[in-house]
Amino acid sequence: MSDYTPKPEHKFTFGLWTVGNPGRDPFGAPVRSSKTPAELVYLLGEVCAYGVNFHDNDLIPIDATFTEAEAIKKDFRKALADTGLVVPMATTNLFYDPVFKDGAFTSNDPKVRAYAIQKTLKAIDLGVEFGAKVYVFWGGREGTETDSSKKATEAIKRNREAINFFCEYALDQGYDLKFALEAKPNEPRGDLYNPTTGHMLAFIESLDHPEMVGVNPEMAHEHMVGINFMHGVAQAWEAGKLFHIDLNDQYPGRYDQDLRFGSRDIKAAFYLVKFLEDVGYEGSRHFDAHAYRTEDFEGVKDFARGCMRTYLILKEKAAQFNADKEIQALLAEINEDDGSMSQYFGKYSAEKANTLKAQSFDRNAIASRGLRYERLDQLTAEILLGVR
Ligand code: DIG
Ligand code: MN
Ligand code: MN
Repeated sequence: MSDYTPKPEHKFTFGLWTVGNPGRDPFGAPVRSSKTPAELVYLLGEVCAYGVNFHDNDLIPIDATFTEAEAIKKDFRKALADTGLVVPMATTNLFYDPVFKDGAFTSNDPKVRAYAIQKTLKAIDLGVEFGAKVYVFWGGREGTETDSSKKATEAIKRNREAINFFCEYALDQGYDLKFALEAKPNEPRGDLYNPTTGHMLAFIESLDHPEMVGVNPEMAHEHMVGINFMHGVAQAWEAGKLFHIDLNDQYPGRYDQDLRFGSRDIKAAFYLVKFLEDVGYEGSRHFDAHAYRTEDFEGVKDFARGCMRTYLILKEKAAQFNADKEIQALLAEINEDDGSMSQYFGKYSAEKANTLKAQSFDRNAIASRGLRYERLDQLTAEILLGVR
């Protein structure tokens, strides 16, 4: 049995809004009291987290006076110093206040759009003040219930103009900051723009400073629409755009449940952990999730410990998979290559095309080959079930 104690090098982080979630839902009042940002930092220190993230208003209430804000920041800073926790990521709450009821950057009201940019500029300053190096944008209200209300292309342009503005601001301020865009298909709006990580990757290429902008894929958000989360993460990684990641769990096709990591689809969680560890991802493992509404704060600590412990157990299972002789022999067999086709791959040439066109293939013989994936997947399952 290995040691599954979280350590700073694991880079496990939680948002103030995750362990501070009071358990309110659309059908029920809060079940847990609210804790101050400093109290939440001490809680995260107790469960051995590495870092804490925040929306501007998780830390400083939207109507706080300057004096109140300074007092909160002082207590928060002391808690960080006492626990050794860091702040790797910050973001803006552009979804809770009624002013954002029709979106922030994509709102039809220019006053709302201007206020959202102002709020974000100040929130970026706040995040940098506490050392954040990644700034996340989740467009929780950037969407519609009726598409009669705005042109989709206009919404895209407004989003682009806002992100371009923030990139220029960060450059102007000399901030060591990169931006990570977080997709979600719907909720709280009927439909959200840029609904998946794939949409975000395409959007990034249309920006003035695409090199400053990546993605923050969230497991629940991609599972809501029934797509393979690890594939989207792999596409982001391969494009050099995996700047951050939100880990949790989710029943497909349901509202955003933000469940404890690995609590619903352990196989998907395994492949995700295996991917991050195999490629050497060095960013935060951020758990954007919250405890069941049934829990008190002891249960919240169980939730946080469970997220991190499951990650570490699956990290060990991934190493076991990579060291398993039968699995590796199967993979070698599946991927065997006599080199006879190598002449046809890589960059195009007319000679390559002509030679390939003349190449004969015994299609039936090729098709008759069994690929042993059943055995491979059974071995994977047996590692996860702990019998190998
Ligand atoms: C929800 O999945 C969103 C917001 O909580 C926040 O803006 C972002 C940061 O991880 N995730
Ligand atoms: Mn979510
Ligand atoms: Mn998230």
